[in-house]
Amino acid sequence: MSRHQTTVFTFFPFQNNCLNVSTVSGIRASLISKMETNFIGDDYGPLFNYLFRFIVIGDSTVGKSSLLKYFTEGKSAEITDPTVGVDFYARMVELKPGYRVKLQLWDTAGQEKFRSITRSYYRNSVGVMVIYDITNRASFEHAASWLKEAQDNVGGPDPSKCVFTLVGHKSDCPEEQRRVNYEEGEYFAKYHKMKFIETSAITGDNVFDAFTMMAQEVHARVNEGHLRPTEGWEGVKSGIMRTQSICLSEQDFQNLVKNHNQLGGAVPVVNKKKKRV
Ligand SMILES: Nc1nc2c(ncn2[C@@H]2O[C@H](COP(=O)(O)OP(=O)(O)OP(=O)(O)O)[C@@H](O)[C@H]2O)c(=O)[nH]1
Ligand SMILES: [Mg+2]
Repeated sequence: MSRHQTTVFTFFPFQNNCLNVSTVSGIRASLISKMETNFIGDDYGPLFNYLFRFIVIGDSTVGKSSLLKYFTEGKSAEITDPTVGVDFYARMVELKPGYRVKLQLWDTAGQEKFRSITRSYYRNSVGVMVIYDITNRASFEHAASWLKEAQDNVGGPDPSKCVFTLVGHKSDCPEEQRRVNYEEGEYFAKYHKMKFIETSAITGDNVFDAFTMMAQEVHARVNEGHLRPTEGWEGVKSGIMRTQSICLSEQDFQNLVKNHNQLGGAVPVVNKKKKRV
C-alpha cells in the first residue's frame, strides 16, 4: 500500500468585508481544480452567499408581525401585541440547491406615533414589503402613501433598483369579509412595478413564496450588477464561508504557499499539520 505525506490546513471563516469573496472563491476554485486528487472534504458550501435586508410596512393590524412570525417560526401567535417601534426577524432561504441567502427582516409598527422611528429603517433595506389587509379597505387605500414613503427613503447604490412587493394579507378570511378584490391588488402592483401576492398567517398560504419571490428578484438584480454590497449600506451584504479543510501533498502545499505569497497573502493559512494517509 502506498503511503504519502499530506498537509491538512484550514481556511477560517471570514466576513466578506474583511476579505473579498470573489478573490477567495477564485483562489479556492483554482486550488480545488489543481488539487482535485487530494481533495478530501465535502464541507465547501458557504454558510450563506448573501445577506439581504427587507422591511415590512403597512397600517396597524394588517398582520405584519403575524406574517413574519409565520415565516420565521412556522406559526403565528394567537394573540399579538401592536409592535412598538421596530422588531427584528431572520431566516435563511435556499434560492437554488446549495445557494443560501440570509434574510434580515425589519418588522415596523403601523401606528402613526412610531412613524419617525420606522422611517429611519428604510435606508438600509433592499426589499420593501407593503402589506394591506384584504378585509380592510382603508389599509389598501393607504398602500400608496406607504409605498411613496419607502421609495423616498430607501438607499443603496441605486435606490430605484430596490425591490417592492405588495401583499394582500388575511386571504383565509371568508369571501363575504373581503373588501379588496385580488384584481385590484394585482392592478395596483402592476401599475407601480411591484410584485403581488396574497398571503395568510393562519393557513400559511404563500407566506414562504412572498419572501422567496422578493429574495429571487433582489438576487437577479445583484447578478445583473444593479445592486451590490456597498460600504455604508446594509441592504445587501456578501456571505460568510464555512471553516474548510483541504488535504494536500507536500509539493502542492509548497506551491500554494508560493502562490499565496504572490497574491499578497490573501488566504489565511493556519493549522498546518502533517498527516499520514
Ligand atoms: N384571519 C387572519 N387574521 C390575521 C392574520 N394575520 C394576522 N391576523 C390577525 O390580525 C391582528 C393583527 O396582527 P398583527 O400581526 O399584530 O398586525 P401588525 O400589522 O403587526 O400590527 P402593528 O404591529 O400594530 O403594526 C391579530 O389579531 C392577528 O391575529 C391572517 O393571516 N388571517
Ligand atoms: Mg406588529
